[in-house]
Amino acid sequence: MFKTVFKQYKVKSTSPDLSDVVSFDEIDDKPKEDSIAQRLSFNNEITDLPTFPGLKTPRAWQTFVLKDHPGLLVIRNPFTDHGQRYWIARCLRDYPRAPNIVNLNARLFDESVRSDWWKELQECKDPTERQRIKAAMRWTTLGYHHDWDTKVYNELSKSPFPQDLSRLCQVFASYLGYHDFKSEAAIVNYYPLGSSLSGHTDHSEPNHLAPLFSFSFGQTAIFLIGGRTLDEKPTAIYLKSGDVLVMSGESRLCYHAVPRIIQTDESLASLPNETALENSNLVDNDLFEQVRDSNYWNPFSSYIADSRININVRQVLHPGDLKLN
Ligand SMILES: O=C(O)CCC(=O)C(=O)O
Repeated sequence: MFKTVFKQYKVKSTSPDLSDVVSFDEIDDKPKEDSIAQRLSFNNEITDLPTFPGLKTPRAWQTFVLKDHPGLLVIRNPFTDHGQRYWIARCLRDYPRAPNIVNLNARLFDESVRSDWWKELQECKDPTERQRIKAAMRWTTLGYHHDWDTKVYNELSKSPFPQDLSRLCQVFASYLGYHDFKSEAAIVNYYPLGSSLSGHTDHSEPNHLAPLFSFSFGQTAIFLIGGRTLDEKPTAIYLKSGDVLVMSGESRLCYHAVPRIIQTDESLASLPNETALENSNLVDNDLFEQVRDSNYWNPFSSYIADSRININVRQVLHPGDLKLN
């Protein structure tokens, strides 16, 4: 069932039938008994959340759940446009740098590209080579490095987890009541238009009780969430730029996939007078300022004009454990 639905959206046609894809923008506040998706209402406790640069006030966040997929939540774009710019720049300029691991093959790319992909891409003058370098980047891993073959984490294969990303996840974890969540491993996925990610479960982490946080930036994804086996029919939802998907509880080990990326014409143009940072230690202050400048922002903007970026963050260890057993 899962594979059939995956193929239905992945089909090469430029106009697949998208009428069953759930759009959270079309769900109103009044819960209807039979609706597939519902908006959650949070009470006063969210006023205690710390503010974080580049996030809208939590009171303005809209959180949705799916009737048939308990534990799966989507917070519809809690980022300001400025905040989105910052995370996109981090994923392109910084996260693919050594010692983080990238997918780029040593037979096809020399060490300079593999250790600082974005810098080499910006410096490359040959359009064909530029396109080759740009399209080749598909993932980078942070913290405990995901092993794509064994699917087992290894204490000897890890790099420092970025503090800004860890602190961002803490905000969302606290919002949902997971006060002890620790960001220990992340995969940043880069999706050029036409790319996809087939159905899989994320079960490498010994800790399956901690939620998984997944951030979408750039072009829109069709995301499929299924059940514990491939026999169950998945639900298709749109994940748009800025959306935060949380897989917790029952949905944490469910099959999911990205069969298609859809091009939209949204841009992150509007930067209404967001207050300047006062030496926040939560983000890279220099980059946060730099991305305001349209000249600085331009190369990042042109990358996401035809690509999607996804960051998904997991806790690996059980609470109290300091390393893998
Ligand atoms: O791109 C996405 O939204 C999902 C990524 C994912 O499932 C993964 O990296 O395991």
